[in-house]
Amino acid sequence: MTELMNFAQSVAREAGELILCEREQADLVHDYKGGDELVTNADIKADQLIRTRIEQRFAEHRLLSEESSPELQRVWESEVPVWIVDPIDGTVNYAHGHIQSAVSIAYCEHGQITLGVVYNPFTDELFSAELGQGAKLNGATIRVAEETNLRRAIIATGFPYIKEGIDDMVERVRSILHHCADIRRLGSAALDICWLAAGRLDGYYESLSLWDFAAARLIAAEAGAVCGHFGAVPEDVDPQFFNKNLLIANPALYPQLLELLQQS
Ligand code: LIP
Repeated sequence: MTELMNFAQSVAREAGELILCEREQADLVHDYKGGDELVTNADIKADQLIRTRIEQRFAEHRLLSEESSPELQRVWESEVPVWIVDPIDGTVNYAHGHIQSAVSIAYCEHGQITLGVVYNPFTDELFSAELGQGAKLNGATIRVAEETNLRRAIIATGFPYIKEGIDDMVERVRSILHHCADIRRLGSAALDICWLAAGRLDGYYESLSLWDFAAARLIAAEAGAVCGHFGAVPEDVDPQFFNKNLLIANPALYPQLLELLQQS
C-alpha cells in the first residue's frame, strides 16, 4: 500500500468514525441546500475534518468537496493535485438511520484519478483502488460479477433531489424492469458503484455530482467494470469526470444496457 493510500484510508476511517458517533449522539441538525438537498451538521463536521487532514499533510493541494468547495471545476486541468471529497455520500440514508452511507475520497493528479477510497463505517467496509493496482474490499481483491444475461441482472440507479425530467427517469426504470431481473435504489451512488465492483450488483446508471462517483468509478474500473455514459459527453470534458448519464457495468452487460438506456 502506498503512503498516499495509507493516508487516504486513515482519513476515511477517521471521518467514518466521526459520522458514526455524530448519529449515535442523536443530535443531528438537518438543513436543506437550495431548499431541496439535505445536509446535516455531521456532513459539515466530516468535511472539515477531511479538509484539515489534507491541508496539514498537503498544503499545496486543492480540494473539491461537496460541503465546502463545490465550485472547483475542470479538475483535470489543475496544475496541482486535487482531492475530490464527499464526506457523506447517501446523506438522506444517513439522516434516516439507514446503514447505506459512505465517506468518499478520490485523488486526482495530472488529469487522472489515481486513487479512490469509499468507506462505510456502519458495515466497516472499506473499498479502495489505485490506478493499475486492482480493487480491494478490506484488503481482499474484488472483481465484477460475470453475469451475461440481462434477464438475470440486478441494476442499481438513483434520482436527483430536484425531480426535473422525472418522466424520462421513469421510462428508463420501466425499460430496465421490463428487460432485467430487478432494480435497486440503495441511496448512495458511491456504494452502488462499489457494490458493482464487488459483484453484488450487475449494472448501475445515474446522473450525479463528481464527488459522488470519483472514487468509486476508479474502484469499479480496477475491478473490471466498463465505465461510460449512455448520453453524449461534451468534447471539452474528460469522460472520467463527466457526471451526466453515467453507465457502469460488467463488460458482458455494458453494451446491452447501453442499447437499452439509449432507446428508452
Ligand atoms: C446522493 C447520491 C445518490 C443520488 C442522490 C444524491 P449525496 O449523494 O449518492 O446516488 O441518487 O440524489 O446525489 O447527496 O447523499 O452525497
